[in-house]
Amino acid sequence: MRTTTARAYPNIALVKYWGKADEELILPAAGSLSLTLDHFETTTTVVPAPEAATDVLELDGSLADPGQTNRISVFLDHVRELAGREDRVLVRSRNSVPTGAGLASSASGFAALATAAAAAFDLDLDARELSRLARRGSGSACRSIAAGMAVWHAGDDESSFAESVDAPDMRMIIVTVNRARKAVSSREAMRLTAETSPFYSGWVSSTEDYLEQMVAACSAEDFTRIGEITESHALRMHGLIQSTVPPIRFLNPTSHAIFDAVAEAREHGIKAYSTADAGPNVAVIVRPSDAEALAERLSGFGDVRVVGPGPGAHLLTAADEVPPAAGTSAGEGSHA
Ligand code: 2P0
Repeated sequence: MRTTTARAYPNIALVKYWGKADEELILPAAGSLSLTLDHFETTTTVVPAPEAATDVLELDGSLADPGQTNRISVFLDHVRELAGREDRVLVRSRNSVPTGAGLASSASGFAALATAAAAAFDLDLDARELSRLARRGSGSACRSIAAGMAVWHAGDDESSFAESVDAPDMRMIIVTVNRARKAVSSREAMRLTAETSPFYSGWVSSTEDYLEQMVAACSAEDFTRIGEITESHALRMHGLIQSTVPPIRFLNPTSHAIFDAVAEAREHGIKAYSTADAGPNVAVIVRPSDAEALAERLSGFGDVRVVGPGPGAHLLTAADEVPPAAGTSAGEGSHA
């Protein structure tokens, strides 16, 4: 075993993942497609700790809470099983935006952890196997293994992984409306949707149709069609989520106002389309040449960032190791 460091970026889905076919293997009920970003990265160092009784997680310079630590430990148990080893590890993870701010995601977190842990445990995984591994931590993480536009295939444990697909160049404007941690987690809300929404089966079957059309639009470099599918699929997901018992609403009046402002920009010749995940923040896809003008137009709604397609998860060198948290014995040493 060795100490390793990896970096991964979040992704924003244009065809959404919302519902599982298998909770333990994290197999999606339908395929999805997303853009891996070039901002908001997570960097994770995995340090072997063969003497330790439990895994330890340091997140953004502090010891993580037991719930977070348990989640990565369950994931690491799977890595240990693949490697045929029992060693515990120390995981140090740092987000470029604060955890819980709505952009530091489980996708970049588990993609970075899967990449670093696979190397730390000397697993020789190809990109497909690494994507399958990241999926076991968080479904959307399998897409952050791949660069740029990536499709995540539904299927069984073997066939459900993500890979990059050709797509036209585009920018995404992230409008951060609210930085608060969401009241209901995606995982919980997804489960509630599958259990209680009368529209769930229609959502699953229509998502497969959307995905097929989206992959065709990407390969044809048809930006308008990509945008229409993106906005329509996002609104459909939020409609579905609002149909749960009890209902869940992630969008707020500012989110809706941004969708309206983007529709109005289209009237003025700026081709742009909105999407939103399990929270009120809105991501807008736009052609590169229109990005700055539209970002300016949307700046009154919240913090606005223009981002582009980013790289897949990758290993870094020892020089990029995440330093120990202050207050840990190793951390005190390095801060002396
Ligand atoms: C997506 N989301 O496709 C959708 C759209 C949120 C809204 O994937 O339970 O954190 O770990 O597999 O990956 C968020 O779900 O859920 C998500 P788990 P995950 O990006």
